Amino acid sequence: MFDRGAKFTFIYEEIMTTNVFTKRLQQLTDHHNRLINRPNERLQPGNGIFDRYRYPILTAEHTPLFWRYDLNPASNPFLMERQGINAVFNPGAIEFNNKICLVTRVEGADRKSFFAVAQSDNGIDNFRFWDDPVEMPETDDPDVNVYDIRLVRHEDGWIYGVFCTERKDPSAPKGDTSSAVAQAGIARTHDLVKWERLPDLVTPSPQQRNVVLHPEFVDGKYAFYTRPQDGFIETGGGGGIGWGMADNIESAVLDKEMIVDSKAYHTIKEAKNGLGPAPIKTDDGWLQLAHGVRNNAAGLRYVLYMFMTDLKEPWRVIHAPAGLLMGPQDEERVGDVSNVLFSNGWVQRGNKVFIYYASSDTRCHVATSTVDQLVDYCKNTPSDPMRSALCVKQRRALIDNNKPFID
Ligand code: M1P
Repeated sequence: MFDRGAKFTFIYEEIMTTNVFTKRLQQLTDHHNRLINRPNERLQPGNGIFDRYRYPILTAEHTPLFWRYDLNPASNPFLMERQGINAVFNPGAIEFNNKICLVTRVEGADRKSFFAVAQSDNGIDNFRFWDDPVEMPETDDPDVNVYDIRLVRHEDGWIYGVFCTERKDPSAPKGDTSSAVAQAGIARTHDLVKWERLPDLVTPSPQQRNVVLHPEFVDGKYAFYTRPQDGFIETGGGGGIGWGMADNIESAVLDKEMIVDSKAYHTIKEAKNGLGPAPIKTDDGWLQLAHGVRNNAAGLRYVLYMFMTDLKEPWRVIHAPAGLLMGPQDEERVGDVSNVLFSNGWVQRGNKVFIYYASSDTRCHVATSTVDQLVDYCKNTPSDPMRSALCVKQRRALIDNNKPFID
């Protein structure tokens, strides 16, 4: 027998569900549009070295709704976020077709990262993701996770992306579901869309992360900044930012690695360090941005620091200002991996420098400076005297020199 009540309930539920879907879609769209159109604000007065900005430039919420939601009301009547995004961080950066393009590390709810391009005209706000994420080709040994790409426009004419490829450690004992091997993946492109994957970099070290291709040939060879480590997290013996050269890029092998900038006791790089983006060339040398890590009761703390290397011998440090350039502040301190600032991208536009950094493995930010300011900072900031007594003498000298100006 026909049940009028059941039919009514069915129709009523269908209308309500359609309403839920339509209403939620409107709310989500409005919220997303407000977020991606929000102007950023430079924070004043800054420290004279760089300026920070009020808002993160990219977060998980900036990713397009159609990457996360099934937008078909028939298959997703509650408009659920079926494939969530957990974080957008550690972007590589490049100027491309007059836009600033960030190749971001997008981490899904499943913890796997992939690369996706977001672009902006001015480099400080209105970043928009391109419709499709990057489909990075694999080698014969599939990557489990890829992240932290460094982009470099090399003088050979290609744009290279050097990134970390992580795989489970094949020698891990049974039951060890954490041990991993990190190596440097290499890919190249002309348009940031179609990538040619090359064999992974071969080095003497069992683990590599934070590998960066130098933009110029050195003695006719491809030159790499590396970060040799014995373990996935622990540096083991030695440690620091390394340097090695390869005869070719199609099967790049570094026979030797030497340490350019070592980790050091009681500094911001006591536990480890790693290079950030490819260096910026200036008349006074190569500007280098890196991260330093130290351990403490709250866990690892990652900060950014700078140094300069010689123009002709990019492996030779010529200026090393003491301590950190930038550490986590306010909201930046908290996230999936708290107390972390990490940078693997910056862009030079004339004299202006856009420093892209991520906080606490969660979101992306920008800071702006100029080549002149960063060179001045590197050349004229005193280096670390390495002992309290000498540090106080260094500060006394500043205070004494300031006396004529303070009365
Ligand atoms: O979690 C902080 C960072 O840890 C690693 O950096 P490093 O190789 O120097 O230890 C990377 O996984 C990086 O992505 C992450 O931001």
